[in-house]
Amino acid sequence: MSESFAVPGIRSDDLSLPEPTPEHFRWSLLHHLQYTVGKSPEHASKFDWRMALSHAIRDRAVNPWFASTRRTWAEDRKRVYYLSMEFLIGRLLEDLAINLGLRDVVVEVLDGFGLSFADIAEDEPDAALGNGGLGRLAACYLESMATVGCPAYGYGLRYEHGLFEQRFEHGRQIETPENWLAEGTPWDFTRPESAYQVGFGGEVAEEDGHQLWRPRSRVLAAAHDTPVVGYGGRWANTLRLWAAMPNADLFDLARFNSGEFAAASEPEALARSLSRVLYPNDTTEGGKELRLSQEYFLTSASVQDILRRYLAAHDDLTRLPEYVAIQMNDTHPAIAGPELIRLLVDEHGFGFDAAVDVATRVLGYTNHTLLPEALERWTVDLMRKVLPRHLQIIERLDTQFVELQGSRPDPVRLIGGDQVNMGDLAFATSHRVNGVSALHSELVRKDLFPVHDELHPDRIVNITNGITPRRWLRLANPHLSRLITDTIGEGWETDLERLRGLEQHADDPAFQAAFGRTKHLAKEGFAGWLADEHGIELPTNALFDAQVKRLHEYKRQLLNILWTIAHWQRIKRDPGAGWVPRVKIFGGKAAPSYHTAKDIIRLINDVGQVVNNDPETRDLLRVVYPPNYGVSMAEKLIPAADLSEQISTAGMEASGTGNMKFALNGALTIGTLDGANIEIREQVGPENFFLFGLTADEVAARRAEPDHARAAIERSQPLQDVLQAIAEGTFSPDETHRYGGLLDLMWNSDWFLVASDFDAYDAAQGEVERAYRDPQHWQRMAILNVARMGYFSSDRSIREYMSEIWDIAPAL
Ligand code: GL9
Repeated sequence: MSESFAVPGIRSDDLSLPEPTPEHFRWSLLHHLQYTVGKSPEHASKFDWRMALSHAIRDRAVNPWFASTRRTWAEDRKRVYYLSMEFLIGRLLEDLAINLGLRDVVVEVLDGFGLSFADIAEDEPDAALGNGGLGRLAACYLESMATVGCPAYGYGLRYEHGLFEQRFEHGRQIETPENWLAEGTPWDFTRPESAYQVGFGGEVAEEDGHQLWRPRSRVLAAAHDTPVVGYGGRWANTLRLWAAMPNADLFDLARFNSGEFAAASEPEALARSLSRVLYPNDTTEGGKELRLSQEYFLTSASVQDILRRYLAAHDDLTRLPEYVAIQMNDTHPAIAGPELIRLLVDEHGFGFDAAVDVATRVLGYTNHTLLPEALERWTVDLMRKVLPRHLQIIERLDTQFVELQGSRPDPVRLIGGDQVNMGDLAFATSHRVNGVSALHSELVRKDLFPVHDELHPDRIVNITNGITPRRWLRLANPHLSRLITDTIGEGWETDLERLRGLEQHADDPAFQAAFGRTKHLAKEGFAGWLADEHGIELPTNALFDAQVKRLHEYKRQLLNILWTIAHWQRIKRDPGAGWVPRVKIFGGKAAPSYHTAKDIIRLINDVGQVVNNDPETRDLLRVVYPPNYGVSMAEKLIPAADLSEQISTAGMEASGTGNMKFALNGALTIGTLDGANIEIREQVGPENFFLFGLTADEVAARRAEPDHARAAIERSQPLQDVLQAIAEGTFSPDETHRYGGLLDLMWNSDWFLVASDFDAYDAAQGEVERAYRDPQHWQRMAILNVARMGYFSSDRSIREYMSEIWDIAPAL
């Protein structure tokens, strides 16, 4: 902590900015252009204007931010700390402009200069500090916590390189590093005074009966704060991202001066690697030691910061749970339990059991997946090497946990064999464990943690995921937003259940037509972007059928593309049968080492090559796969979609959140009984949802049938024709056997039951065709989807976390 230079006489309230009138905002923008960016209006580039604009908007975030922070201190409120290795926030400029109520003023002022807000906003790189749903959920939750007035900090890592950029070369995915910080970011405030040492390795010594950890090395975690402003600007929280900084003594000046430049800098580079890159794997963890070190780096810096803040106002750490709730976003920060116990025991004189009691009452754990490869396990050897003191603590927790199970013959272990099970550890050190949809939470109870659940029957709760309607409706879909406001008035942005007011207009032909126009405008917007950005022209009268998400076998993009081939073959057999024109839109990245997923990407692109160039079918079927799907592409695409593909093998998608974004924007879902699809279908009504496929129980039974794949293929002539075409090289004429691997999977294993669900999917797609031919019927269903999606606001999810896990009352 640095020496205080506080000046008590001057109050920040006296420095408040004047009303954001166009005149003042114009002045502020030009002021920042000239004095912050250092450019004159005559010479400014788009980048310069974006920076100036961002600063002018950021200025307006500061007062609500200070006011919220001050109130939390003054009222000595409980705070939640959301620990996450991922925050997929995307762009912030328009988001802040909307939440601060500045968007209209900004547009007016820029118009006066002949500048387009949309153009400038497009210049901002996405902060892609996440892989997919888990990271985007964290971003939606931050925004909702600020909107509902939950005092909160998001804690994460300030990766220099976010999720890799994806290109296609001859249809194949190529990854290149992402560089969002290259031009600097206008959003964060650097806090060099909030820095913590994080230790690694070394050994544990015993001194007067106390364990003393002597780390081998230390890396400094430096805080960068971004204000997170809620809708209406009534509350603001902080996203605090840690950057790894080498300690000064790591730089060997003598060696450098003797000419060994690289060697002299190497220890520094190693330290910096802790916040260098986001791991691009959505489930399995790579580069074990670095990954574990990154997780500990985030966790330790955050827990130290949390205790420092608590101790600034309190002295009794036994009362920590009354003032602090720490939420672990998946197992990635699961070392938080042992870390908190370590600090309480080793540095604050707690007994072990008392420390465990406090830690457990503070911590909560959200599970986001049942996939075994995603449940983190670290070898005992690695743990001993990186975190020897934590290993001791985990061993003791393990012993206690085994004792708790009494005489159970085969007790569940936190350390099983030579591995530390982070899921079990997270469970054992949390007072609440939640799944992310009703089905998922049930499976967490039954399949993942049955023994824990028996020991602690109140611990597992469900909190179904949600999405922020500010970004995913108001910002992304201005045309539909305006129609909604014109129809039911304002207020739905923070009370999404009000969308129910649209139900009474679902049969009104005038409203249906207006609703249809908003969809058409969104389609033109997306098509225009696709043409400008990727030179691809789309027929906007076609049904836009979209599947965008990470590439994974369980998400079954393969089922989608196989059906697309079947559809193409059918059109070719009978071109005049009155087919509904369709555009099949794919988007998403594969983990760089996930070869099957990469084969599926290539197949989709190869099918696109053939289908899009077939003069017989061109007007009826297209396949497009714009590269580098991310938050900003989603904002353009989702409002334009008619059909949302949510077709995972039942029991495998924990929740899904894209499914919610599409339905909220009036796309109908074709989907399985999986994750939150089940609850979406319940809410919007089964008659407004295209359901197909095996249930989770049926999936388990089918998998047990020997040769189920072959049997299913043999039952389906359309599927046989599709597989035959692939095998003949129809889509890879220069390399007939390119898809031998995928075909082998289809015939001989098919763990994800693509073949078993193919005919049911085909039938559901037939229903989609029939429904789309009747525009009024379709429009009605789409309107009812929008009207009934209020439940899926992340404000609802956050309020449930506040009451069921965090025990925090809203400040608003
Ligand atoms: C995920 C689940 O797979 C999704 O179904 C769920 O909606 C989100 C948020 O709860 O969490 N779990 C997980 O590991 N990922 C998810 O998307 N993976 C990525 O974020 C890439």
